[in-house]
Amino acid sequence: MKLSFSWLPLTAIVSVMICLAPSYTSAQCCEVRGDTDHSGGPPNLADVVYLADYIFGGGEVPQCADEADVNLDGYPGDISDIVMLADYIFHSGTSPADCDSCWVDIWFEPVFGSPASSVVWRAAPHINQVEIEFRYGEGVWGNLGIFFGNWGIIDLDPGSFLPDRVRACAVGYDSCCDEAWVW
Ligand SMILES: [Ca+2]
Ligand SMILES: [Ca+2]
Repeated sequence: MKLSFSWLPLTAIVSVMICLAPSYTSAQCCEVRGDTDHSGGPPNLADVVYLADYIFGGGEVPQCADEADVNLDGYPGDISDIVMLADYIFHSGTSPADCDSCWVDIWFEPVFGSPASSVVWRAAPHINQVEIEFRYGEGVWGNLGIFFGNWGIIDLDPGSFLPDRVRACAVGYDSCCDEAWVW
């Protein structure tokens, strides 16, 4: 994903870091993505009903976030997951990805009224460690470290050096990375 900004220079110093814990715990629980009621076997109508009851009827939270993140967008058990699951079951739509499929996204998020911004990253629920770097040209300007959880926000302050992009990679998954460009 590429983003452009007009309010350069941007930042280079990390001032505040907030890592937000995922709302689910899901390590290694996923057997079949879309089996939202965790009954085993391929997704069926009961999984659609279970997810709908959770979202609209105050039903039980799905046991396994990854299984409930049907569309693998990093947001387990929301309306878009029901839509995909229903489309798959009733209309032969796209099948949910394998449980070990990887997904990570990183982007800049400007703060209103300020030239500073935040870097936000998010990954599939089963990704519990993400490594983040500032990069410039072919090199790595700064390794910000490994962050735990499947999403987080890094606030940035104005600085003297300008990286051209930030990169997030899921630890343990080869080539599962995403970059956001400053310009
Ligand atoms: Ca099921
Ligand atoms: Ca989802």
